[in-house]
Amino acid sequence: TKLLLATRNQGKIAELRRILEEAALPIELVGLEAFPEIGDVAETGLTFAENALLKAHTVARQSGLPCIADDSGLCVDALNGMPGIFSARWSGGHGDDKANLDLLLAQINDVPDDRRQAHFACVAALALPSGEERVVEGVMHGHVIRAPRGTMGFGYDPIFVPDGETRTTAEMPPAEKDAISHRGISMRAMVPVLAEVFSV
Ligand code: ITT
Repeated sequence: TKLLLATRNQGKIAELRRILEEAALPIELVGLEAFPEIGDVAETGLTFAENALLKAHTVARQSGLPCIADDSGLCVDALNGMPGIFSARWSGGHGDDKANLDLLLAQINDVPDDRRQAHFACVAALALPSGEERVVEGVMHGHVIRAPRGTMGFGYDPIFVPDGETRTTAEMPPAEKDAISHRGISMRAMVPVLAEVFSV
């Protein structure tokens, strides 16, 4: 059985693969690089779930394969939950991690240390070419620091410290981030769903 990971974000692909491979399901994971004809899906939804389902269904229809899509982002309390679904394009262009992170830091520059709470959210949607769908979710709470630290991970990892930690998620070895991350939680919730849907 083949399962397509419907994302162009290399950081996400690495995490999705690692977490699903750890579950050792008899499913072959393929990436979007095998389908150069499939273009970007416009993320027109108003929630993580709407966007994850939109991406998963569109790519499942175009590829003829079961697809998992992830819509995720960082929700900052002091910004009323922003950047949220706009995390990948917060500074304008899509996927400029450094510019997005710098803009966010500038926007909360005046927010004191005890009011910098935030959480990462990840909604993962599974869509089958038949139209069948499943949705799972994961959240990781923490706070945003004042200057980036660490080189692992991607996106906003260098400025996010999870609750109970002193390191940013960019300073944590991948397996340690997976154990507590929004994506780790949602993907581990997806494992029994996949086992059921694929009868494996
Ligand atoms: P696809 O739509 O192709 O999957 P994308 O990067 O556009 O890729 P999203 O719209 O879901 O995906 O945006 C997710 C953004 O949220 C991502 O670009 C990061 O800026 C941020 N983000 C999500 N998970 C993160 C994580 O684990 N660590 C750091 N930043 C993360």
